[in-house]
Amino acid sequence: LLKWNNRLAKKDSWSGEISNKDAKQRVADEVSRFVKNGDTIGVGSGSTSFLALQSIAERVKQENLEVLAIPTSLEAMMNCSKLGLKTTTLSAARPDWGFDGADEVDGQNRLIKGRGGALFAEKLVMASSPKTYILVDESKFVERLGEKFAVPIEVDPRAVHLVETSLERYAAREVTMRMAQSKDGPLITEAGNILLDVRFDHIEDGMEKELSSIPGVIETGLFIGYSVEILTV
Ligand code: ABF
Repeated sequence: LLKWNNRLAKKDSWSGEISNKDAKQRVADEVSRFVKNGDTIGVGSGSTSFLALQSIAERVKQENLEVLAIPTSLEAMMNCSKLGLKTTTLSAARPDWGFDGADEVDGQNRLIKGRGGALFAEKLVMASSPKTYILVDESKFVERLGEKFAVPIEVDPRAVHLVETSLERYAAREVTMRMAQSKDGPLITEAGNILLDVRFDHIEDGMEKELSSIPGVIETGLFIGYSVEILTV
């Protein structure tokens, strides 16, 4: 009954195309090999995660595996349905493992995530998983975290000014509110919050916890000290 526009489902949410598609596809195929019958898997967002989800769904279908997915965004949930994968939630199950993409990875496996705006659920799922495979092509590796990307911070709309003022203490170089694609208002996340994209001069390990303790901050795109394994080609 429902027809999907494949171009839409397959596109990269941000640029309209999947950049470095061959490299991302190889990493995606690699992670699909880890799927075992009975697994509950945290499913990340972004284009690399989408390619991985496709490879996983293919294996599940071909080998008739029983697998449950815990999606990290509505987009990932819709893609699971489209690909015939059963989904569950964190309130009903815990992931055995998960996979997700990233915007930056440094030498100590510290990550910046959240360019797609799904960082809150991505962190909930990662923090609930004994292990998360981070699927990245070489363009994501940086010497200094924050070198290319701002750190997204998800904020309750009522706390924008409070958070902005509190950020001065952390030498935030630039704070930008993420706008909706139509540009006529802020982007509203799935949880009804707004996103501040923050450029820092330095990112210290303790900052993830410190920033989260500012009243009104829901979550940050700093992912430091989680049980991750970086998969790349
Ligand atoms: C999600 O997708 C986000 O945390 C990250 O911002 C983005 C990476 O996307 P892609 O795989 O398309 O580069 O993982």
